Amino acid sequence: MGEVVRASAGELLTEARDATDALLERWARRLESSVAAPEGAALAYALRSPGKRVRAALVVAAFRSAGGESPGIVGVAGAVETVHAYSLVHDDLPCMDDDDLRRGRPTTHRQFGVPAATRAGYLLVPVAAMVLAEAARDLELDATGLGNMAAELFQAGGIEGMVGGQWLDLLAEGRLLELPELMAVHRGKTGALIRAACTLGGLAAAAPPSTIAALAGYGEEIGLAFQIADDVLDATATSVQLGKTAGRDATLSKSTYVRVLGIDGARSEAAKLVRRAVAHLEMAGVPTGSLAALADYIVTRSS
Ligand code: GRG
Repeated sequence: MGEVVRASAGELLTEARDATDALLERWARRLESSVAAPEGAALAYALRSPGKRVRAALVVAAFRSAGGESPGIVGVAGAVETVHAYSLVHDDLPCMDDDDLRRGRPTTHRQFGVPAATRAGYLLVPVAAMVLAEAARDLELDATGLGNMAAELFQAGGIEGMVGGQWLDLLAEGRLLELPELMAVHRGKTGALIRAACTLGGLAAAAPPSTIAALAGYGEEIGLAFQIADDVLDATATSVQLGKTAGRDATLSKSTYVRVLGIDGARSEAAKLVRRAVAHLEMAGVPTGSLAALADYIVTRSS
């Protein structure tokens, strides 16, 4: 049974990754030819970077669970992955996590230099807005529909979400956080965009508020579970497996779930969050199939 669940998550991830990669490749070509080097090349490099596309798969799964059927949903997935791509470019900069390896390749600033990578990161934010606007047209959403999706995505990407969480994380380096503060960092830094991936799927399907609320609840729990699994992998996997430098949290003296709860404690906390995530969907009568499979994948993945 477990294998069947993982196989269907694998199929969904492959489908979402292939469609999202194709869409981002079109944007990479467009930007490469319209933005001068080195920024244009750095933008294309960041968009072509081979991610797992978990957030894209969550957008697609949430859309379908909410009754959506159009292939236009890939544009919404692409917009979320573009915000994620920007965050990775900036996260790797010397003024943040200062890393050389991302997705098995040199980080954007290692390839193009810090000024070009910094500017390319900023430029990806309006690119995400354009990708989202095109998706709304493909999905035949009206201005309110686009506005709701944009508010959700950019609120999650801003000071109340990803930027705010990263900020807290940077301020906390070298200090051991208690669990509530650590949860606030994780929920912002990683959880907010994952939650938005889920709610955007529902908004794109013009789902009723009860479904959007259930998807938000599910996304909140798996967003935290995702970062806990990331903490465990950072402590247990190799750089080759991860495509990024393993053991970085310990090097930077970061507070992590592993540091606070140990590896087994962190794993069982993540499993608890997955059960709570699926319960949000069940209580609202939202089909759980692929979203439950993705939640399971998020805490059992090996990279
Ligand atoms: C100005 C303070 C300030 C912040 C700017 C840089 C930034 C915004 C935010 C960083 C957010 C960040 C990088 C969070 C980590 C999220 C995370 C766990 C990434 C790894 O996700 P995966 O495993 O990676 O899905 P792939 O490569 O598969 O996409």
